[in-house]
Parts: sequence; structure tokens; C-alpha cells
Amino acid sequence: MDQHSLQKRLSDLPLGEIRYFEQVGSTNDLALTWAKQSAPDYSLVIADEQTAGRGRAGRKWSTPPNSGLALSLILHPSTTEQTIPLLFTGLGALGLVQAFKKYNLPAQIKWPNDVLLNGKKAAGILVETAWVGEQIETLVLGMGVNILKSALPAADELQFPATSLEEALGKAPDRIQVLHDLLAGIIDWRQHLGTKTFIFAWEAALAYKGEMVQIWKGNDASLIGQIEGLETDGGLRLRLSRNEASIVRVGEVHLRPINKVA
Ligand code: BT5
Repeated sequence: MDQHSLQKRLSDLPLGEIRYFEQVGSTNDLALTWAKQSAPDYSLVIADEQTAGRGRAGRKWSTPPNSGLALSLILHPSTTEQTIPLLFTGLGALGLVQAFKKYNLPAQIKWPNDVLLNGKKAAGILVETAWVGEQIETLVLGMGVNILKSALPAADELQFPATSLEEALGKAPDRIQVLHDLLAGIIDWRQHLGTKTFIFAWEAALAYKGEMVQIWKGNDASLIGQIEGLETDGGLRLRLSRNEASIVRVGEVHLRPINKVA
């Protein structure tokens, strides 16, 4: 990957500016800094390697050289979009589901922020926001996608099984083409953010729908319930025992199918 080929191959998309790096700490950090210096909407930070890539709650995200996509897209939410930041995680996931569809791969979304291929994690999403007063001025949609098998960290660093697009396809795809299709998917789906169409598509791709899962929220006791679907704000609706419903809305949550809980 390099700046020139990215500029050229993404030129048909309505992006802001593009900043490519061979190696960075975290693309999300660079994007948050750049956003403060007024990066336009849909500006992209992308790197071939991250040395301090992060997931949620200080966990690590591994991006070895030239093996995956590590990108951060800078978005300036409109007034309506302001009220529903959780939907942006869904936006990244739907963008990727659309991109993987081009390879005839049915991806699933493990709520809230993982994209699975064959039941294993192929990508993770980290949305971070910069506020001015009570307004979200910038939202950084950070995505890590395992393109090649070499993108995966060692098994003992994983909390959940991982895979790559190369493994699912049986051959190495073109990284920039996947990036192009992912960005196109995000741009398409953003027009529908928060609509029924958006929620239905997200729900249709949900992993473990109708199945029993266990959810941990921070240090709270875990919840066990059956996944029913999504609320209009992207919250996950569970059916607990005694037929009570419970809605889980982000924060620090972990979700596992019940039959795989160690
Ligand atoms: C995530 O967090 O899955 C969000 C990952 C977001 C990464 C992108 S890359 C571009 C941008 N810049 C950044 O610094 N971050 C974003 P979480 O749900 O907390 O999952 C983290 C867990 O995933 C780790 O604890 C590992 O177990 C596992 N993991 C780490 N690297 C992985 C990989 N390459 N493939 C699959 N699983 C991985």
C-alpha cells in the first residue's frame, strides 16, 4: 500500500483527505488529533502496521505489517446522527458485511463490535468520540480487518477464535479492493443510519439470533438470555428467564454464545 495507489484506487469515493502511514501507534490516535485540526468529513487515516493498536477497555488490537487493514475514518455527525452514536458501530459492521458479500461470504455481526466469518472474528470496530460541550464534534470509526492469515495474533492472545479473509476465501484478496468496498459500504449505509432498513439489515446479520448468550457488563454480574433483536438505537434486546426483556446498550460488554462459555 502507498499514498499514491490509495489516492488513485479510492478516487471514485466521496472521501475527505487520505493519510497513509507505513507504521503508526494507533490510527485512531492520529485521526482524533487530525480531527481537532479540522479534517473534513470522511477523511481517512490508514496504516500498514500498528504498534499500539487498541480495542475496547485498553485491550490490544494486533496489526502486523502488510497483513490487514487498520483504518480510522473521521466523521462529523449531523444533528440527527449526534443522538445515536451506537449506530456508528453498526455502520462499520454493515459496511464490512456488504464488502464481504462481494466475495460471497456471509459475515455475521457479534454485537456490538465484531464481524465474524465462519463464526470466528475477522474484524473489530472501535468508535471513539471527541466532544465539544454537549455535542459530538468528531466521531472516529476505527476498524481492524484481518485480510491475510498473518494478521492473526498468537492464539494465547485471543479471547475469541479469530480468522482472516484469506482463510475464509482460500486465497489472498487484494487489500485495497477490500478497503474500497468497505468504504463504499459505509458511505452507502450512512444514508440509512437509524432507519428501519438499517436496523433490519443489522439484525439480519446478527450472530446467535434466537440463541442463548451470556453478557458481561463491566464488573456487574452477567446476564443470560436469548437474543431477540435490536432496538432502534442499536441496543440489544434479550429475553431473560421468567419472560422479562432486557435491553443492553454498549458500555463495556462482552457477549458469548452460551455453549462456548468456558
Ligand atoms: C475490538 O476491540 O475488536 C476493536 C478493534 C479495533 C481496531 C482498530 S484498528 C484501527 C483503529 N486503531 C486502533 O488503535 N484501533 C482501531 P475488542 O472487542 O476489545 O477486542 C479486542 C480483543 O480482540 C483482544 O483482546 C484480542 O483478544 C482480540 N484481537 C486482537 N487482535 C486481533 C486480531 N488481529 N484478530 C482477531 N482478534 C484480535
